[in-house]
Amino acid sequence: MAKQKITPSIDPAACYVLDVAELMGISTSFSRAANHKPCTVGSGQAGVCCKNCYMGPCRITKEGQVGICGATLETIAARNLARAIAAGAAAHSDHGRDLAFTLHAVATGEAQGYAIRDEAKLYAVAAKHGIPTKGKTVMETALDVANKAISEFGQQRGELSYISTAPPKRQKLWRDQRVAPRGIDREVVEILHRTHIGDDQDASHILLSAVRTALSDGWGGSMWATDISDILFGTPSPKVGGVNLGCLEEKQVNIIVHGHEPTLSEMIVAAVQDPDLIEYAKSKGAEGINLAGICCTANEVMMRQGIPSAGNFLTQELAILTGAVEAMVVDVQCIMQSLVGVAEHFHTEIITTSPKVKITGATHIEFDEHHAMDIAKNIVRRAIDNYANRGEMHIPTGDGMSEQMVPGFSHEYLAYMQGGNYRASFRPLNDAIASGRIRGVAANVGCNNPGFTHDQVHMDVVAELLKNDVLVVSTGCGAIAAGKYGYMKGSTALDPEKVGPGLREVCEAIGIPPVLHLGSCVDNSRILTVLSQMATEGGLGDDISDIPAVGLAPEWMSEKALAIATYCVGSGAYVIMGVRNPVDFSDAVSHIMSNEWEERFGGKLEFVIEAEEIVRHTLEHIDKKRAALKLPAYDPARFGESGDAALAAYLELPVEEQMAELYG
Ligand code: SF4
Ligand code: MSK
Repeated sequence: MAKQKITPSIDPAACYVLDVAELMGISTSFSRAANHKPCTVGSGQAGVCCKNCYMGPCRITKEGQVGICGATLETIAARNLARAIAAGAAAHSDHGRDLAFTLHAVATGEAQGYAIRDEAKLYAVAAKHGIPTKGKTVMETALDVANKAISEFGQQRGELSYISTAPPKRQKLWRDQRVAPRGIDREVVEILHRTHIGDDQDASHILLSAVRTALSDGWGGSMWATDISDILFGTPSPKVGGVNLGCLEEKQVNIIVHGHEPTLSEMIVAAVQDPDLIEYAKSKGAEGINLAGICCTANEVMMRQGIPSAGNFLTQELAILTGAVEAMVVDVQCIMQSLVGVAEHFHTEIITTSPKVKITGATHIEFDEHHAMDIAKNIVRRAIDNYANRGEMHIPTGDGMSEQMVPGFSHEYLAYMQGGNYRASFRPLNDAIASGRIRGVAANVGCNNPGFTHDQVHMDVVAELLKNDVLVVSTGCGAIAAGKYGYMKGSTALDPEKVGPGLREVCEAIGIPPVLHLGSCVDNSRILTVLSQMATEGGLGDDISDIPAVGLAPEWMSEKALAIATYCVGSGAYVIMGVRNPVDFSDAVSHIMSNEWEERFGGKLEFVIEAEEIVRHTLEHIDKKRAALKLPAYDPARFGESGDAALAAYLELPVEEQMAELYG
């Protein structure tokens, strides 16, 4: 059957540059996806394939068939899924490990250019882990925190320290189900062991272990990554940043940082502000240096420094196609190998920096936190030297080609904005949900997938949920998508055509956008913290599974997304992923992820492709949870006018009187 042609993107900037690619005959992930013929076995529609030993590979195409070793369809499907979850957990957690080593190097005075930017967070994290701080210097405390983090990766027995920060009921459930993770590396290794030929052969048992591995990421590696990033680079608070390809500057040296780890990118942020380097750029004919991010590095530097984001996952090749990027500096995860091929048509230099990631044809300048600033300045200087090599440019400009967004809603800031310094809490949010002003909460996260129209499902889902008074929080590439279409501006919250009446009142009262940016992929751990705090605040039950909330990843593509979904389910959330069910050939395994996990954890994982259906499932679940809590049924007619008369009268006032009313 011929593949149905899909519109590549709803993003006008992306479409503009894709036209350039077509004219120049340059292939991109969009064109490759359009011509791609997926392996039918891998797609799950025509069976499953096991490659776990060399008697095989074995392909199972119908119920009742077994592999040479006798492995059944369910076992193979569960093993494949567990391995993908372990790979995702490993990627996130290894990122956390590297940050722990950076913190260690800072504490021992070996890291050039870094500092402890948030001492309050350092002490809060130390307290969370029971690390004594009395009589210790900041650096001594930082060293203890770093050592604690490092020890949790190789820990063999007991349980991870962050487990004790979950609601007590959840902790007990994890211990009863024997899924409280013991050590971060141990759980990943155990999955590889269990799924080796001749080991664990019970699908339900294999997947229980996958939940424990995922929890070691969410409540371990990722949570450490988030907390240490905040300690080193500052806990995010709202900033204003530009988003989309229109943020590239025609007359400046453009440098893009892409990947996930903030360690080098934060140094590049500092280096591009160096007066000597700015002068150097001017000496080469540029007006200055413009830094922008892609993917989660973009989220990291935008939410802390207000650095613009050039776009999300599917924008990475397009940034080079503008012809305006002097250097694309990449670290780890979500970096397409095709970047080098696209860059060959332009002057852009692709620079790999992680000791773990080299790409054939790219320049490798290895990052080392002991000489971070020297390396960052060297990279910036190379980019400036490359400015003279620019050819024709295709930066999308004009309406819709860039937008403003407000990122940086850390859980600390969320609590602060609801009660100030003295009464910081989640009480107002819980009250707004309990009263029905806010119907529930949805976390819309995750990647783009070129098998679907870029950003379309993200935005269809978000738009509909907001109209239904569902507050949306977002991370990763989903967050960048929401930013591009204006959903992360305070003014959008005031638009009655976009935001339901009750949610609008809450956004107006607190002064927030209707979609809150919580950070990068590892910062899904912030969502766990928010849910824990909501559960312990009271009024919405006493566990995460009680809260009217849903996790969504409508355009996912990475193994990390599966790990995130699984730790959210293990934490009690209902998670809906789009795209396709990777185990749809096995009804038994799909049943385990939905029905069995719901019985065990109060959360479940389902795969729903169409935006309309995702919204329907989300609202049904939220309403079901509201009913279980005996909250009033959602009624859109009840709210929305409490402030309107006063607001209308206020808007009638002359500007001076408006100012006087606001500021006295
Ligand atoms: Fe085939 Fe079993 Fe080997 Fe898998 S582990 S490849 S099913 S023989
Ligand atoms: S970058 S994992 S494409 S969200 Fe975190 Fe985006 Fe998905 Fe990568």
